[in-house]
Amino acid sequence: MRRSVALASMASTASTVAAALVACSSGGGPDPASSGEGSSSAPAGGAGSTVVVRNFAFGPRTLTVAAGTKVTWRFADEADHNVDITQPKVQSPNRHAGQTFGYTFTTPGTYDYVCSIHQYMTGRIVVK
Ligand SMILES: [Cu+2]
Repeated sequence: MRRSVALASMASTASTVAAALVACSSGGGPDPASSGEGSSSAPAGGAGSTVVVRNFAFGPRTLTVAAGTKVTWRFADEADHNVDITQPKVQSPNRHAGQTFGYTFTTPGTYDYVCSIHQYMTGRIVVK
């Protein structure tokens, strides 16, 4: 009796560890050398100019950048998504995992956008 309980708890611990490892390795993933698109010389703003599209959400939901920054959306979901900016009207093609879309914001303001396929996916770019 006792022994089987111990075995069961060991087994569940092992599977928890395995699940954690899987979750971890599917998380980041190596950057595919950014395929020469943009990111050549990152001016002011630099690091924080990427929005990751994953699990039917934009992250970060609100991104603040300096005027003139190219924002890159990096698609990392199994489903296709896009970026549909309300004003000015800018819509990316539908993108799937591994693809990106870039747009340079030159004028300060607040830019709301959605994924037009899943309109509950909302995001905002604040340009200073
Ligand atoms: Cu979507």
